[in-house]
Amino acid sequence: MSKRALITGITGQDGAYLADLLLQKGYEVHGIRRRTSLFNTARIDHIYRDSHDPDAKLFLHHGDMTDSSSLLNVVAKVQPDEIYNLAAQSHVAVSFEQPEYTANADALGPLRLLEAIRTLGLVSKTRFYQASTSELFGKVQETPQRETTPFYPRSPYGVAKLYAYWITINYREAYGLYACNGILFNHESPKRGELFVTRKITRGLARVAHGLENCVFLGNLDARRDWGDARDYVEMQWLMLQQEEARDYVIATGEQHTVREFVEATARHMGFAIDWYGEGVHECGRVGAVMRDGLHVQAGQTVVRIDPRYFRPAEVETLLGDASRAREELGWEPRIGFEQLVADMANHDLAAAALERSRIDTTPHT
Ligand code: NDP
Ligand code: GDR
Repeated sequence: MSKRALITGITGQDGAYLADLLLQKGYEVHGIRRRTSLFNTARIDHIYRDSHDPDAKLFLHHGDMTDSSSLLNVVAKVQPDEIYNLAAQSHVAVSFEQPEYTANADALGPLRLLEAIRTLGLVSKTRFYQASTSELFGKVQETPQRETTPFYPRSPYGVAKLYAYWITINYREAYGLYACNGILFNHESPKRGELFVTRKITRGLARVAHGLENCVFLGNLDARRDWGDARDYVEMQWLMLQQEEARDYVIATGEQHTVREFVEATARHMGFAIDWYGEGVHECGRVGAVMRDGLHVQAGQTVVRIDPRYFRPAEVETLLGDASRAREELGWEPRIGFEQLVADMANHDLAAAALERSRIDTTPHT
């Protein structure tokens, strides 16, 4: 009998990669998706088969983290061996605009799932993974951050995730549930949401390079992050549920870059260099040298500007993780480095922009 996994947030970046991984491992995979007016399954369409297909191994159920009854019903129906709770309002800046909803989905959502496991009598069957975050460290109290570093969240998102972190540990200690937190630092990929800074940069500069847009508007260029690759990190999520005992782990690369460096690396991979000029909110990035033919950019063209709208009411300036525990106890090493990650994202977005450009160029003008 194959193992059965339930993934909340299966339509998101991590959910899609994790579903892929679990299917490869022979799992029957169930996912919770929200009802939306347009399809929201683009990231998993390549692995989805109609449920009437006798070989189907991936099944989707409607539900919402803010709706206990839907979660209870799905857990009761699926009787999962493993639950990966990846669903969340995951955008830090948006959490300042929607703090109450963020708390409902990101803090109470995990509680609803844990209660479903408990009340359905699944405590000794179902293992639970909670998508915890480096945002718990917020205003950092120690560098690098490890499992023992004190938390100091800096956003409604971080505070909601703090509740989720502790309620997961509480159900482990109170009821003996196999439940653990992966404290994951930022991880990116070509499937990353378009409003997170890395994807905004790769997509934006790709569109600039193909003449579809003039400029990318960003916020704090000095923020430092420990960026890893989502494909490496979902493997860790699975590994954490395969141990003898549940434990919480930091997952990070141990390497840090600024947003500004991410811009420079992206431009380099696309075939041009960035020079910075101006100061503070007037700082801009312009094209220095152009090293590749066929790009719609010229030396001197300003392609990055600051828009203070993207500054946050309280910022997390710097994050750098120490994943020694995961390395030593789980034998985990990230395989994809910073340059490779940037190259993959840049190539993916360049190809999409080139396609859009060719459609414009071949559309007859009337
Ligand atoms: P995404 O934003 O790409 O995906 C979030 C998923 O949650 C989507 O499937 C989304 O559905 C779903 N979702 C959002 N709100 C609800 C709701 N109320 N009910 C049901 N589903 C909902 O996030 P990632 O894949 O990047 O991250 C996965 C998890 O890991 C999140 O919990 C995030 O907070 C956490 N995390 C992420 C890190 C990262 O760097 N990526 C680092 C540390 C933690 P829809 O597609 O309909 O929007
Ligand atoms: P983060 O990721 O807040 O770390 O949360 P994001 O990519 O949104 O921001 C990283 C840093 O870049 C700065 N920044 C900008 N950010 C965005 N989104 N847009 C901009 O234009 C911009 N300009 C500069 C931000 O201020 C910030 O300092 C992500 C999410 O995936 C969370 O769900 C997850 O928990 C954490 O990573 C770890």
